[in-house]
Formats: sequence, structure tokens, C-alpha cells
Amino acid sequence: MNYDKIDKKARKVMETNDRGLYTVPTKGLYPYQWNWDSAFAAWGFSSFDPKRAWAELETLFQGQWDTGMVPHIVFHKQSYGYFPGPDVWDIPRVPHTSGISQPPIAATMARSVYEADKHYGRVHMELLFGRLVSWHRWWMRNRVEDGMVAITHPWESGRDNALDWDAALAGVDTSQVCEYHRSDTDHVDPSMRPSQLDYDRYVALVQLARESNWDEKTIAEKSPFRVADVGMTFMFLRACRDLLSIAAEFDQGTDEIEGWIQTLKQGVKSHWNEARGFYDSVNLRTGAFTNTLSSASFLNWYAGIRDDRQLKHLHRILDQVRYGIPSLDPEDPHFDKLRYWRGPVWGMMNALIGIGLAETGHTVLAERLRKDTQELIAEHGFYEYFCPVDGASAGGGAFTWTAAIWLTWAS
Ligand code: 9WN
Repeated sequence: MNYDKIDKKARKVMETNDRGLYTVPTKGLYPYQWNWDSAFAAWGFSSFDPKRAWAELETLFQGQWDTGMVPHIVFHKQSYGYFPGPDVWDIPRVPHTSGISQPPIAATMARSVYEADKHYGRVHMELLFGRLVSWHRWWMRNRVEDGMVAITHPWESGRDNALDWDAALAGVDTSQVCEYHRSDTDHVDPSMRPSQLDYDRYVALVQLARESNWDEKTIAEKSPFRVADVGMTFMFLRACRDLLSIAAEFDQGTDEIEGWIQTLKQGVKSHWNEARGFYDSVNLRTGAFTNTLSSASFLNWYAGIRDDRQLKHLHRILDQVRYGIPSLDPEDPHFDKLRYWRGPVWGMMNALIGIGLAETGHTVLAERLRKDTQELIAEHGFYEYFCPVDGASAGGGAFTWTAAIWLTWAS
């Protein structure tokens, strides 16, 4: 396999999705700027164009609200063909944005971008640092409960139709959902996307938050959906550690961030599902574990949590599928090898898990994940996700984050 050629193709994917100062995840299916996709894009750009990498992050933060929240989508330019667009969120600000957030990995990726070229990055980091702190503060104030990070919408998790959300979604009333046309299934085979019932519930939750004027307290009181997402807690903890390292290097105060890290480390303990022997999400409305072993459960090493109790699950799963790590345990009765976050393997999740494993000395496992991902991309292309059983490509093609992790980690 000629990797130079694939490197070129990866850059080409990023260039094709480049809209000047931000990238779209892939043209057609996702025509706007997404939050954690852009963080991955910045990391990808840092391997060949630091200037463009910083622009990606800075443009994302143009969407930051006065509250500190950084939205999951920034609608810089109108583009039809995605639902829900800016009219549905209906938030009076410019640039238009959605009203929910997404995994806060920007501090982690900003650190990588900075470390790739400290000379160029210094002034950019100085400018971005305060914005990162205010976003993290927003999470701590509004979403951290018992040290765990709560989501108010499945889209916030970045793992839209993960099994983790099913029990909480069952309480969402869809009787008042407006008529709408979902566009995702115009682009992708519906069997690879969330179900219609899932979508109705997603829209109902957007309507509820809009009627609450996007006020966090009101949403917390009124919404049936509030889940402590194990993936979010791990990624946020990691991002706080990265923010702390930036703060120290830039002679900024570190006490507040150190406090966040302590709180989140305590929270990690509440994610441990002793009966099932893995890290799990928690339905905050009932206090019940979701009993879901997903790829997000394996982000503990990435969060700096050196706990090997899940290794037996990791080995079992890697023995069961050809390409790890599937988004849901293949032994789970809901495992569906091509349906989005209920089975497929995602390259960027492999990257995060693999980085964590490598950092904590599990180099053989980390290498297996890297090789699996390398093979998937080299043989099938820069797809959104893949079948863990035979590697078949799935979802959108020519995907920014798949190209980005090729350039930075998989190749
Ligand atoms: C909703 C853009 C995004 C990713 C998410 C992924 C998917 C959107 C959708 O696409 O979500 O935000 O419409 O399906 O689940 O992780 O950021 O790539």
C-alpha cells in the first residue's frame, strides 16, 4: 500500500471540505461547521498547515455564546439539505448556531496544534485560552452533577443513537412534534441511520429547549432527558488536564482547573457499574445505569484513569470482531453492525481510545487499534464509519475527521 498516496488523498478530503476558515464534516450530509469535528480538523491541519489549524478553532469559537457555551453547530452560511437548520433552532444571534453543545475536546486538540508549532501558535493560544476556560466553566456550572457530565440531548454526546440514551428517551413525549422532513436519509441508507422514532424524540427535545428559551435551569427542570454520559465525562476530564497544562505553560492561574479535575475524578467513580464490570452512563432522572458497554466506556485511559478492570471486555470484543472497537458490545442484543452508533467502528473514537492506551503503557492494544483503523481507511476510504465485522464502509464518504486522524494518528 502506498501511504504517500493516501496522505495526499487525506489532504484532498480536507481541502474539499474546507470552506475557507472552517470545514464541513462532509459535503451534502453535513453542510455546516460541527464542534468536535472541527477540533479533529484542526488537529489534522496541524500536520501540514498550522495557520489553517488555528483558523478552524477560532472560527468555531465565533459561535460561542455569552454564557460560555460553544454550540454543536455553527451555521455560518445558509445551506439547504440538513435538518434541523438555523430556522428550527431559531436563536437570535450571529453567526446562527444550534442551542446545545458537543464533546469538549477543543482544549485537547488546541494543545496538540500548539505543540506542533509553538512558535507560530503562541499568540493564537493566548487568544483562545480565555474562551476555552469560559466554555469549561459553563460545563462545570451547568452540567456537572456528582462529578459526571450531563447531556440534555443525544446530539450533544456526538453518539446520537447510542443505546445509552434509550431508557431516558422513552420518557420523551412526541405528540407535539411539528411536521418535518429529515434530510439525512436523502444522503445515506436509512438502515445506517437513527430510527424515525429516535428522530421524533430528538425534535421534541429541541422544541422543549426552544420553548424554555434555551435557559439551562428551565431545561433541567422540565426535560425528561438528562443523562450523565460516560464518554463526555472522560473527554472533558482529558480536556481539563490539557487546559491545565496550557495554563501552567502560559503562567495563568491553575487552581480553578485543578478543582475541576478533582471533581471529575470523583465523578468517574460514579460511572463504574459494578454489577456489569464496566464504565457506564447514568440516567440522572432515575439514577439507573444504562447497562451499555460502548466504545465511549473505553475512554478511561484517555482521561488519564489508569484502571484496567475493563481490559477483559476489551480483549473479548477484539476477539469477536475483525476491526475494533465497535460502538456497541457485539454481545449486546441491540448490536447492529451498520446502524450508526449501535455497532459500527468509528476511526476517530479508535484514535482517542488508542492514544489513551498508548499513554498508559498498553502499547500492543494501542497498536492493534491503529492498524485496524489504518487498514479500514487504506482499503475502504475516508468514510464516516465502518462495519466492525468485515470493514464495509458506511455513512457519509470523504469525511473530514477520518482524513484528520489518518494524517495525525493512523498512518
Ligand atoms: C447531529 C457531524 C456529526 C457528528 C456527530 C454524529 C453526527 C449529527 C447528525 O454527525 O451527528 O449532530 O445529524 O447525525 O453523530 O458525532 O459530530 O459529523
